[in-house]
Amino acid sequence: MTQSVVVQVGQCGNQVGCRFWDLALREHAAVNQKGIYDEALSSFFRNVDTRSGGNGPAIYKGKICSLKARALLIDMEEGVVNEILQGPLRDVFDSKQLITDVSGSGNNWAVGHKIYGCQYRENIVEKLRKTAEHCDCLQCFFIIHSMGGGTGSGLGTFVLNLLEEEFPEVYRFVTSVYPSGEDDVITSPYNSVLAMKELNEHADCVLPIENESLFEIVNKIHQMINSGKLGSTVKQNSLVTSSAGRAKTLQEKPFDAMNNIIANLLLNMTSSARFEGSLNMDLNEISMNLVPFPRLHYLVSSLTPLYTLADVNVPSRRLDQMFSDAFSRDHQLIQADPKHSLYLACALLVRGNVQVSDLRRNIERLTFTIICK
Ligand SMILES: Nc1nc2c(ncn2[C@@H]2O[C@H](COP(=O)(O)OP(=O)(O)OP(=O)(O)O)[C@@H](O)[C@H]2O)c(=O)[nH]1
Ligand SMILES: [Mg+2]
Repeated sequence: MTQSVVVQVGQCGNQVGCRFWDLALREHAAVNQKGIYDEALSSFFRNVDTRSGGNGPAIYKGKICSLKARALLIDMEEGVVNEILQGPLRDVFDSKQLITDVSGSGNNWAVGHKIYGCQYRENIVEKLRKTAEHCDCLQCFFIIHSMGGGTGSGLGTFVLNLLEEEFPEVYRFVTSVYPSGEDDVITSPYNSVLAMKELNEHADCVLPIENESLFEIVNKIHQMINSGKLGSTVKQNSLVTSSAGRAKTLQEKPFDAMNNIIANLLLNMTSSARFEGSLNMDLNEISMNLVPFPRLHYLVSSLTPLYTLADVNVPSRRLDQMFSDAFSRDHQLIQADPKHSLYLACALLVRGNVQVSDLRRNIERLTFTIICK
């Protein structure tokens, strides 16, 4: 099995990344009941013997000792990373895999890209190499960042350039969070445009996610819950409403619910890289099929079931409805409307116990009713 490394940059990148690791750990814990470090776990985690003060060798087979995320955490402010290091996930991150500064990039792409980029170049390369050394077959780098913040957009795209220079053969998959129209960061449109140019040139595949879409989805979920329309109760540890995996705070942070949606998307997208399965296909193989021309590498993503992420007692969706939902705007994580335009290619990743005949029937149905319309 191959391995992937996650590079999370800036406040947004680290907050989203943290939720991803939390969900991935829970999913592996649910599947891996015996506590054995197996191939599936090795795709995103290392197993380390921490008895020698954290410097113990990696253990390749046998019992799980201490799992370390194959991740590099970068932020030019220390607040978010420090918070992660004080939270329940603190042991999952290797203290040698963090790069922080104090003052941040002041929402300025150029400060992140040009100033911190030059200043931290060697440090970043060294840590990337170290992470890569721990992999038998490194296949993919996942960058998570915001387009609006100085560090996320500027330093995030600087790291993307470095990855292309240092690891040209390793696939670069970028999850970029786009600012909403009412963003507090006044420079976010400029940062986004400057970062887009870098994404065009240096990423293999980009998953743009708009905060506006996430906001609408979360609002809709809260409306559903508050209206009691579903006659439902919300489970305490529901994925959208919980702060599980983070240090307990009195108040939920504003982005928590939104980040859970992104983390769920990443969790599902990486599932074929994290688990073996006869029908599984590598993520880079899937996205390669979706990219007809190297620069046309932006994907429109959608997620279903989405509203059940709140763990309300929504009647289980029929499979056919889920296939239709995947093409509805309510389930898209970006505000584009592809139905007014053209789908160049689509990929449907299905998880769970589904018959191949049902898949075939739905693909045929969608090809005629939705995609060709
Ligand atoms: N979805 C989501 N968006 C976020 C989060 N944090 C910040 N943002 C958005 O990201 C943009 C600001 O970027 P940040 O990631 O905070 O900035 P940064 O990368 O830390 O850069 P500097 O603070 O300038 O050094 C704004 O558009 C915010 O709305 C988050 O946790 N989730
Ligand atoms: Mg910041």
